[in-house]
Amino acid sequence: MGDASGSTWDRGPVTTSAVWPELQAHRAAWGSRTIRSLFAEDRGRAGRLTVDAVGIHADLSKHLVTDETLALLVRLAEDRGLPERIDAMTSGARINTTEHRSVLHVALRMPRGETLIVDGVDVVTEVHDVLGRMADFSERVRSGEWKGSTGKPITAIVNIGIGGSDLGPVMAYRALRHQSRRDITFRFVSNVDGTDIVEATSDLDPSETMFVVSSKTFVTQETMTNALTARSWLISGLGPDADVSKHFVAVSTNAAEVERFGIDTAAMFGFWEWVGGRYSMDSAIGLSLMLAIGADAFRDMLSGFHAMDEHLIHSDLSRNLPVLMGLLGVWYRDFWGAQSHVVLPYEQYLERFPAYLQQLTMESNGKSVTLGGEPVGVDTSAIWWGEPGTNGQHSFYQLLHQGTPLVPADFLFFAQPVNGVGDHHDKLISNVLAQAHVLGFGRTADEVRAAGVPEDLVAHKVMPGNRPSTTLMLDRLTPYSLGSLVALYEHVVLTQGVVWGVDSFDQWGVELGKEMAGKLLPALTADDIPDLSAFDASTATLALRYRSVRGR
Ligand code: G6Q
Repeated sequence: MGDASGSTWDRGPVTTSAVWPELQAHRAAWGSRTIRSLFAEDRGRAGRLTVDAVGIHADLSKHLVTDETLALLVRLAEDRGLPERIDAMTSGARINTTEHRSVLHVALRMPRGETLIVDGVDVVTEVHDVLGRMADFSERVRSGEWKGSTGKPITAIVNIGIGGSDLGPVMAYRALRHQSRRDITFRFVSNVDGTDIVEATSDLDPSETMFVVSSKTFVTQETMTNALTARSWLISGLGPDADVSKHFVAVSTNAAEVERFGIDTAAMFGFWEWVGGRYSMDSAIGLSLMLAIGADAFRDMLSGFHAMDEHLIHSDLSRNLPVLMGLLGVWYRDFWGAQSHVVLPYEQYLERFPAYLQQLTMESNGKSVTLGGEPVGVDTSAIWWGEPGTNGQHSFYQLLHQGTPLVPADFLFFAQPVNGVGDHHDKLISNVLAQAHVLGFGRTADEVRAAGVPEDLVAHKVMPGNRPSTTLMLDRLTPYSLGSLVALYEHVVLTQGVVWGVDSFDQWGVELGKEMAGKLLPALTADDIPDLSAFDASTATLALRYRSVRGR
């Protein structure tokens, strides 16, 4: 099952694929075609270049592609072994080769009754055992049966975690806030900057507060520091004899460290090595979300994830939404020089979705070597960013419309409003459709002149257009649709990682900074003048200056 060396999956740099030069030739022959001309030449385009998957209607027509482009891109995915890798991932092979791990987030949402045996164990049964425990616990807290150390029910829940143990839960909590318990306060603390925990707890009553310490490893500096501060805050509020175990639960894979911290493993919700941090919001890492929305809604979200997994597994690549979106990203990144990709949800509840996607995409595919350790030879992950519309329209959209970089965009909206107040929603949707239209079709100098604009302003008012976008239209923001959206992007990332030939499931690039911070900390705090000779002169000087400002 799998191969630690990576050789089973390693197909070398993507430039060695026979399809790559064909794509290069296709791009070189692109000529003066524009989104406008593509539509003018092909009346069926708007109807044809759409895909419906799991309640997501995706309009892919406003892209700089022809049917031939898409066919070539699909051939590239085949040539890079995407179908085999999907198969390998979903059957538990160790496709995270640099960490020698299976990559089984898909198992987290498989329905009860299905079976997936990994190393002799049915992981689906294990997943549902944990989900059952999470549901029981959530119900006890939500019903008020669970009492704090002074006998009061819990009215505030603080998730402590960072990276994959924070971004998913906080994104999903905000996305589904309209379905959450409004009489319970939810907070998310991640930063080691003391401001985060101080502000999160400043107005809370310790006797009614529960901390969910979420950490796969349970050794992460930020999370452990915040958890210790949370414990001190509880003790200082409740007195030294308080039973803090009534106010702490742990979500982790590391029972030994949970115990060492002082949390009873009976109050621990486990998950598994084969769940990567940024792929973990649907594991026990989602406990704070389940506390907010309840177990049934959480299960609905898992169904949405699972439906998209099924779409990935069973759809032909040419009609496979995550595969097509992933390939479009490769097309722009490597053949049009696009350096970034913007995600524009026209849904205020998705305010943290771009931040969530930043980790998912850039930590996964921000890599420079192939599985076999060779230089990748092409540009890999774009820089992902975004903001909910319409706010961005009054800020950075100027660059999207008239700036020099090409920034492919994903527009995303729900036809049914969650808060159907007045005519807000129709206005919102008129804006999203207008923006995608203007990006794609622009306004020519002749059209500007025809609108009566004086000649000296014509150049300034020309809208170049020809800027590609995907529009994703969903019916309604629900736990199910949120799950399907997250899984969609997880599989976009998989597609791109397989094409580029990188390990999308490791993150070695974040380690050295942690190691250096570990070396610098004692130097910043030591009583004696520290030996900073291991550091460069700039870092050493800054460290000494900091010590001096702090009177050390
Ligand atoms: C995600 C990364 C990273 C991780 C955090 C928190 O894929 O591995 O963001 O989630 O560093 O790690 P712990 O959950 O172990 O505290």
